[in-house]
Amino acid sequence: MLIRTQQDGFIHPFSSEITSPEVYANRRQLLRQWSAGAAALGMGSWAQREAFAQGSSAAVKLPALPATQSGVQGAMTVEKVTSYKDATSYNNFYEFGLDKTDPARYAHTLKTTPWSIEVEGLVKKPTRFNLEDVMKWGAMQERIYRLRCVEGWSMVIPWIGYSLSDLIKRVEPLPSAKFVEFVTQVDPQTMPGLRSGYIDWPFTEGLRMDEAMHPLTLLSFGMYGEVMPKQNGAPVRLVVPWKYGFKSGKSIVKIRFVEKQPMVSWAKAAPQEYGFYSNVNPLVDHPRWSQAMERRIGEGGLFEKKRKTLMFNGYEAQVASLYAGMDLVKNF
Ligand SMILES: Nc1nc2c(c(=O)[nH]1)N[C@H]1C(S)=C(S)[C@@H](COP(=O)(O)O)O[C@H]1N2
Ligand SMILES: [Mo]
Repeated sequence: MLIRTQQDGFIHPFSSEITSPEVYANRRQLLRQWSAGAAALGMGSWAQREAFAQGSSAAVKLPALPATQSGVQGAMTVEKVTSYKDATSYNNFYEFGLDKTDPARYAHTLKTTPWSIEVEGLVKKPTRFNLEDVMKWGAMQERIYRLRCVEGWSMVIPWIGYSLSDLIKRVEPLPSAKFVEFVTQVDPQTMPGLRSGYIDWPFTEGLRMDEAMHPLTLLSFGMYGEVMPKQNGAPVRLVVPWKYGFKSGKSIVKIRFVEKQPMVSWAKAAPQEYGFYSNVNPLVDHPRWSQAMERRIGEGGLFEKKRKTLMFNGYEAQVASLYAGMDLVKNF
């Protein structure tokens, strides 16, 4: 169950902010109890969503997406979860416009059925799959990740998804595959933002193979117990929690295994401002602003306080070894 706070929300009872140090030390046990408790109560997705939604009535009911709590290290932050309402009304999805409110307003036109993701390039077993296939492969996992936008705001979202590394193992990359490129949907019929010239559409992103294989990298099909809302990248998007938000491409149609570092949309659009890696790094300023602090969405108004941005968005213990020996100022 969730606990209501005075100000504006619900927090998980295992949050470090409300539990005593002894209980905090037993967080793992508490976590298990919590998930068992939620199951025992038969908490349906609607009840769960309502709790997260904090009374957002305008929201459309989406199908539930069952998931088990992830055991991956670092996958369950204990920070307060952003409200469903904030997470679905303050978005970046330039295909639907440049305003934060545009995706919630216009993405309902996105056609997500039928949808399949093509896996191609340097793999032994090229394939095409959809959500139903993934559900046959194994249980979806819930993971509570921070996501920080390069613009200086962040959220904490309970994502549901499948480990990208598990998909990669299924398709058996060739030794020559060194990078993975993600290509997202382009549909001029439904995406009014395509008319803007900032991006050379489709929006593409990329990861080095070891980044793509990292256990934290999530191919995400849902959030808050349900399938992905369109404004958040339905039906499938990436979530790479230690990188700036734009690396987490929405509405993916192609996953391509390649030998050379692929061009990625933002580095192509503004090479002096965005690089291939785009790891969250408070020590490397954006040429036009500092990256030292961030604003947590939902903590606005009177109580607004900025937080210090953490190295690798707080996932340093899990991912720093991927970049050992690399100059992170040069490789930004
Ligand atoms: N296809 C596509 N994916 C995208 C974007 C986009 O404009 N188009 N914006 C990115 C940016 S800048 C961020 S911060 C995150 C935002 O995800 P959210 O709206 O679910 O919080 O999505 C990323 N994925
Ligand atoms: Mo972003």
